[in-house]
Amino acid sequence: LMGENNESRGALVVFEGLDRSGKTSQCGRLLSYLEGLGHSVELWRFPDRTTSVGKMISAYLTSKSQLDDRTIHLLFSANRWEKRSTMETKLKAGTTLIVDRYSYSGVAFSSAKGLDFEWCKAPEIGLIAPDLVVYLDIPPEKAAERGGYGGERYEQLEFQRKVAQQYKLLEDSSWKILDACRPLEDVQKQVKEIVLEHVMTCHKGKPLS
Ligand code: T5A
Ligand code: NA
Repeated sequence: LMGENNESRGALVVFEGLDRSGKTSQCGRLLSYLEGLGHSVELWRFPDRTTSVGKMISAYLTSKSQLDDRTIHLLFSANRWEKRSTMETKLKAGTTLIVDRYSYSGVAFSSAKGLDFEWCKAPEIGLIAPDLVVYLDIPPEKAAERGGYGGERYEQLEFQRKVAQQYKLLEDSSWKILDACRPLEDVQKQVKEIVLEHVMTCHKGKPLS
């Protein structure tokens, strides 16, 4: 896929976890940290609610529209596909991407509704594989206590329990699991260490996959 200049490509670092696990807080802090070290780095998130597909997703999540379970699954996936080429261009140009949710969310949330696991994975095949997935691990009960759920469609304890079970099935060698119940600063310290140790040095010669 890459061919040229693997030496200087950026890393793809994904954050995953239940709603309220602290992904957005940690992504923002990691961005500032890596910028401070002089890295070229951008923060992305999925769903990207700014595109036309993203607007359909947002309407669904806020219950302004109803969609069939498979239809919304494919929209979440399409929302990643519409960003794939830009993502590849950025990574090849040496920019590290910190991404708040990715394919793992797509599969965990849809399969938690009862959709077939393999069916859920299929449309994700061919998206760029992350160099590192930071999974912010928190019991659903604890997550629910944080600032209260905002009322979006999936922010319900019973459903989040199922999502947590599905996430467990998705763990692979790119995952680092962190205890997200610890104070924000402690988690942040661990994130920095993991990213420096496992990503900012080792990914560079590795082709994108
Ligand atoms: N979805 C998403 C799919 O179904 N399929 C897909 O393919 C994708 C991509 C939208 C929903 O869409 C689903 C998953 C979601 O249900 P979203 O817009 O990313 O996803 O919304 P959330 O991820 O739910 O964002 P949240 O804001 O709810 O959670 P975060 O980002 O995990 O948490 P964060 O950092 O905003 O923190 C939440 C609160 O906790 C505090 C923060 O200050 C904040 O108040 N906090 C801590 N408190 C104590 N200790 C800590 N260590 C803390 N860390 C954060
Ligand atoms: Na978030």
